[in-house]
This record gives sequence, C-alpha cells and structure tokens, in this order.
Amino acid sequence: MNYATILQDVDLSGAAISGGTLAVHTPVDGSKIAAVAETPLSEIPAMIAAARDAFRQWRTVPAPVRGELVRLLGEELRAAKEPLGRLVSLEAGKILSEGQGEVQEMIDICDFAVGLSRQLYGLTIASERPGHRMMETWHPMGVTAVITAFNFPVAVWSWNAAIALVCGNPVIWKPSEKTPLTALACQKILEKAMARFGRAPRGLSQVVIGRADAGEALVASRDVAIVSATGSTRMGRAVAPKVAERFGRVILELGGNNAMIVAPSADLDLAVRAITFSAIGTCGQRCTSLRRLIVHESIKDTLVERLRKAYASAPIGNPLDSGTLVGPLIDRQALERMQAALRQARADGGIVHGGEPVTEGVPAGAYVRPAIVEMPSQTAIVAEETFAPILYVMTYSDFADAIAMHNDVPQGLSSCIFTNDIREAEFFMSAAGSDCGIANVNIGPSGAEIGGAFGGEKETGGGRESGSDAWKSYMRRATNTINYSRELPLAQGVRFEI
Ligand code: UN1
Repeated sequence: MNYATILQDVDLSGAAISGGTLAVHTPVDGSKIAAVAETPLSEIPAMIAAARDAFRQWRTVPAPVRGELVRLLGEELRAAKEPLGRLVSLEAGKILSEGQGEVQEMIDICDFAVGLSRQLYGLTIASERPGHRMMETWHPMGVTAVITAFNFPVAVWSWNAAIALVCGNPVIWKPSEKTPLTALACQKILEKAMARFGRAPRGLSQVVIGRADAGEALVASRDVAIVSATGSTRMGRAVAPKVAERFGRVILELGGNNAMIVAPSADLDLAVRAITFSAIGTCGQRCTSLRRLIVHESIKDTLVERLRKAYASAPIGNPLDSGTLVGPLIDRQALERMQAALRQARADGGIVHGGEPVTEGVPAGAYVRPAIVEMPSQTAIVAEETFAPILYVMTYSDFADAIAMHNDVPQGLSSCIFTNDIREAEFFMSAAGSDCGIANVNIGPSGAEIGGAFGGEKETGGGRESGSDAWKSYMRRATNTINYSRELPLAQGVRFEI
C-alpha cells in the first residue's frame, strides 16, 4: 500500500507536516514519512490560558449538551474509520485489523460518554438533622492534559477526551513524538464535530507537538488541573511527583507485566489462541500484552510445544499486507532492548525459542520473531516490562505458589487464569487472588472492551480510565447540606447558643 495515499486519505489540511523539526518514521520500513512542526515551548502558556478561558464557558454548558459534541465526534469517527485506522497502522506499525479496531474503540468510548453525559449522578444522603438534606454534586474539574504513548496513538486520547469533554473539561493533548500525525488527524476530526456543533469555545481541544519538555510544561502548570499520562513507569515516576507538588490530580496508566496462570483443567485450545493473540498481537507492544505464563508443571511441555507450532504459523511482515499477524517493533531501539532482555534471560538459565531479528521477506523495519522463553524461575528480567513479544514461561505445582509468583512483580495492570475449576477461578478474582486492576477468567489479558474501568495498581499507577465510574476522576465533588427548617441544629449535638 502506498504511504502517500494513506496520508492523503486523512484530512491533515492546514497541519504543518513537512519542513518541521520532528521527523516521523514509519515502523513499516523505517522511512521518513513527514517532518512535523513542533509547538514552540513559548506558546504553551498561551495555549493553557486559552484552555482556561474555554473552561469558564464549557463548564456552564449542560452536560447532555456537551454530550452532543461527543455524539458528533463519534459520527465523524465512523465516517473516518478506515483512513484513520490505516494511518494508525502506518504510523504505529500495527496490522490493519488492529488499526481499525483502535478506531472502533474510539467510537465505542464516544457512545459510552454520550450516555454518561446524562448520568453524572451524585448521591442524596440522609442528614442527621431535622429539616436538612445532604447531597453531592459533580462539577467540571478544569484543564485536562492528556499524554499518550505510541502504541495506542489515538484510542487512549479518546478515552480521556470523550470523558473529559462530557465532564466539562477542555483537553490539551501531548501525543508521543513517534505518532504526531494520528494526533493531528484526530484534532481535525474533532474540529469537524465542533464546527457542526457550533457552540464549542476556542481552546476546547488543542494539540501540543513536541518531546518530553513539551509534556513537562503541561505537567508543571498550576493551571492544568488533571494530568492523565499513559506510558512507562519511568515516565510516571517523573510526572507524578511534579503534579503532586502542586496538588494537581494525576491519572496514571503505566507499565504492565501481565500474566496468565494455566491450570491443569484449562481448555488448552482456547488458551493457545488467547496466548498467541495477547503475547504476539501488536508485536507485544500493548500495555496489556501477555508477558508471563505460569503453567502447571504437568502440562508445560504440551503447552510450550503447541505454542511453538502456533507461533511458527503466524505470518510476520508488513502490517499493511492483509495476511500479516505480526508487524514490526516501533524502532531499532525497541529491537535492541528486546535482544538485551533475551541475553539476560539466557544468562539466567532461560531456554529461548525464537526472538531473533527477521530481515528476509520483510521491509526494512525492526521485525522480530516472537520469543518463548522457558525460565527456571521468575528472575529479575522477568519482573521487568520489556515492550516486545517475549513470553516468559514458568511452572508451578501448587496453586498458592502460582498466585504468589503471579503477584510477585512490581506492576499490576492485567491478569488472567485459564481453568475450569470454579474454586481456582473465584480465588483468582478474590481479595487474596490477582492484585491487578484487570483479572480475567478464560480470556487473555489484552483487548479489554470499553465499559469496564481500565488501569491497574502498584507501578501501573492506580489510574482508571474509560469505563465504569472512571468519569469521577475528571470532576470535582461538592457535598451540599441544605437547611429547609426554621432552626439551626448543629451536627453531633453540639450546643452553641449565644
Ligand atoms: C494500551 O496498550 O495502552 O486492552 C491500551 C487493550 C486495549 C487497550 C490497550 N483495549 O489491550
């Protein structure tokens, strides 16, 4: 597929995508496809000020009316799904079906947010005082900065933007410097929706193109009420204290080191399919990718054998070719990090199947053969998140040990168990089971749908996005006590008569 056609099919009119200082390389073959203009750091304060002005207006627009803007955004995304999905594939290197799936996820969150715009409910609370009523009201919070990673270059913005907009917050988006084109395309799509809506204040949605220092400018500003950041734990460690220092709010979605426990009763046909999708899909570059397999010793050899067969039949190659299942890593650095992790795993006594760079029959990008690594134990390298298709396999004999090994990593995003034993399944989801934000039974850890809250514990950062009541992170709560009596009783029976 011709790159120029993919670029021409999306509306990037007015965006400066040639002659700029930010070179964009497609992971498909490493070639340069654009040179995007960076936002001068000196302009960021004015952008934040424009967002603050937009906030003053937008917070007074009734939430269901704000929902109408997001409804129109969903319509525009439906119309733009194919070309935008192809651009995602070109810029992030994911296969066509996953590029389309990512845009579908955007459409789904818009639908969800539209419904939510009529359901930003507060509670009514019984007062202990006669003639009094208590209630809580949810109000818009303020300017929301959204910092996103290359691997889900558009969906993660939409999770945040759709909810922030219905909650009454303007959004300033700092996409990954590896994927600015998809961000500019999304901004255009939202601008179309805003033009149809007709009442959106200027500055309601803005994009900052740049590198880490552009993100830092947003993180440091007292006028940015919420910083929602997705990326590595290292990035989160830099962002969180800076926001905490000024008592701002963070929503963090950081690293994952997601595992599957495979019990003796597991349906191995299903498990093999789930493992291959979640371990090698997106070339192992989802925050929810399966990275650790904790398998009962009695079935380990059979399972590894079946997985090796399944891996061998997954076509690796150009993600824009319709038969491909495994596209490239984002760049050479990612490939080198993968090779370094495999070297360490070998040094720790691991037996590595696959994992080598692939150069034949593929374009000139960072293509690799996904790796299965049989480990003698869960060593330090296994506890690290390497953003590549490496599946470490460990064994267990005792279910309690499997749970302990499962939780014995710093990250806590997603997890799953394959079992037909209801006790194991329930235990896995219980308070003493998986310590992750997502705990699944008989499905893999990746590919979550809109509707559930998304995020995780420990070094994953604790944030929740997209579904359930994640909207509460984008609003502030006011508790109201109303006295409709002619007395002024004090709570706790305190007497204070003058
Ligand atoms: C991410 O990798 O940052 O659950 C998000 C999933 C997708 C989202 C992944 N719905 O795999």
